[in-house]
Amino acid sequence: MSLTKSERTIIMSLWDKVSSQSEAIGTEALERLFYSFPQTKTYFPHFDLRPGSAQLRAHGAKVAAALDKAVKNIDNLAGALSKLSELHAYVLRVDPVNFKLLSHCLLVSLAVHLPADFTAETHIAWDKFLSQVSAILTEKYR
Ligand code: HNI
Repeated sequence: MSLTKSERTIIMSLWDKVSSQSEAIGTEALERLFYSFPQTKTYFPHFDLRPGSAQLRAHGAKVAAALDKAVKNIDNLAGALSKLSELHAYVLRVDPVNFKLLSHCLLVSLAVHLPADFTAETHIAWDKFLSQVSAILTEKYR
């Protein structure tokens, strides 16, 4: 299901507003992930997963940077994310089910930070976008 032109505009415009706090949003999404879905912590045995830890913040920044790259390459997501796709499939072997959980936590974090902008239309567009990012990060499993 490809993104419509107006969905692309919505995604880029929300991300633009988020840019100064994208690392905080990435970190918050991870904190929500580990708190709400503790089984996801099994992929990070080598991390200090306490809220606000230096490792969590550094990883939140990396996730945010990957999303930034995805938004900037919204017409070529597969190309922009291909290295990351190989990493998650072949090296990290993350079960694809976890991508839905992280996407959910990203949506919640975006909504909390930008309540006025997070309209129903924005919710739909971002849900589709994160589904596409997740599909690409998991496609190498097939
Ligand atoms: Ni993910 C590493 C982005 C979903 C577990 N992940 C990364 C890195 C980026 C990244 C960027 C750093 C790569 C590097 O160092 O070269 N991950 C993303 C994105 C999503 C995602 C954009 C989905 C939107 N990752 C997930 C999920 C899990 C996950 C759902 C498991 C629950 N990722 C990891 C693990 C690492 C990782 C584990 C390695 C961490 C480390 O530094 O050791």
